[in-house]
Amino acid sequence: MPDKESALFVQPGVKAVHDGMESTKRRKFKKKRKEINIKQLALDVQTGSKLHLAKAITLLESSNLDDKVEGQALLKELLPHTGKSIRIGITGVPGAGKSTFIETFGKMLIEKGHKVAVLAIDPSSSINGGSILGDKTRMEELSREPKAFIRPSPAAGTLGGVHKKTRETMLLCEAAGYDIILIETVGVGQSETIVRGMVDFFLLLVLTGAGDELQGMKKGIMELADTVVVHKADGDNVRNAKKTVAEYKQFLHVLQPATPNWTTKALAASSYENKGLDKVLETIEAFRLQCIENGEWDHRRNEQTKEWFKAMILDHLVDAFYGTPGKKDQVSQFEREILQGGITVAQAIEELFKPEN
Ligand SMILES: Nc1nc2c(ncn2[C@@H]2O[C@H](COP(=O)(O)OP(=O)(O)OP(=O)(O)O)[C@@H](O)[C@H]2O)c(=O)[nH]1
Ligand SMILES: [Mg+2]
Repeated sequence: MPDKESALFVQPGVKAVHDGMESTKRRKFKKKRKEINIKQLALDVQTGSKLHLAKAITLLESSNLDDKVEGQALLKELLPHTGKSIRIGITGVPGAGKSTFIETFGKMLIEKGHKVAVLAIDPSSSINGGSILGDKTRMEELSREPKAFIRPSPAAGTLGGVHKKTRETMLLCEAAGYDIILIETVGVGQSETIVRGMVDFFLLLVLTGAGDELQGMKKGIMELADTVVVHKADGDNVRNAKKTVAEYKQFLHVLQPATPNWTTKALAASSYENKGLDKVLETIEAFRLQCIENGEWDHRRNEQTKEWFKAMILDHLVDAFYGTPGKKDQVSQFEREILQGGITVAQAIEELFKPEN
């Protein structure tokens, strides 16, 4: 390094000097970024501190470029400590009782000595800024448990972005010692396919009256489930629920199972009366043991990681494409020409991807 008298010497702390000269008004917009000690944060997350876990999640959710780099460094640091949980996806139509189920089921798991993290994928949140877990009221008791961690859905972004954040949050929770991860998603649209792609076990909550339900429900969702729970099997509804379970069993029989060599189960349960939830847990345990034994557990996780990698490549390509200066205008221009019949779609694609474009 040149000595201080040399003309080549660069005064350190240039940024601080600049900051000092900035007007208060400007400083408001250009907040100085505090460096994070990634190794220390990784250790803190592993102690199980919820505060540090939340800080780590916020870092990974950030769209700031520096945060992104640090977030990925943190994830890399923690990666060897992930993967040891059971990842469970829970879906069902709005009002099926998913949040209530998670509250009761979560408390039961904690009583049995588990640490439970609850995450959400909420396709509506990116549109209206809300979140299915925004109304934490139904998980009030669970959220007070020291061994529970509840994280509402990332509030903004594309489905792909929300997906990425949920997956990374799940890994952070595992590093923090949560051995059961519950992911809630509304059974409409694409989000359940996304959740299926990141969990070991997928639970579908349905209501009584399978006849109507089955007609309205997409066969596709049924084929994602490892177990169907006929929920709210309480009070006057018990008999009906039993009948519905029988109907589902028949129906499931003819469907393609979601997991090879596992017959998709149908059970009845009530979160209000805490009935049947122990049976759900037994089923998950049996599923886990069977899948570990026959290799399906690791196979599925490896496949999921590969799919994830592929999805990220596509994401990256799309971002890079539209991120190229002028590309969006070019696309609009071609769009107009296609509609006017001046060019075919295939020609437009060829033009768009010409190296000089
Ligand atoms: N009878 C009965 N009602 C229940 C049970 N579980 C939930 N409910 C009721 O069903 C309604 C919906 O419950 P939620 O837990 O909010 O359902 P959800 O599936 O999370 O709903 P969204 O998040 O809006 O998709 C509420 O009025 C609950 O009180 C149950 O076990 N028995
Ligand atoms: Mg809910």
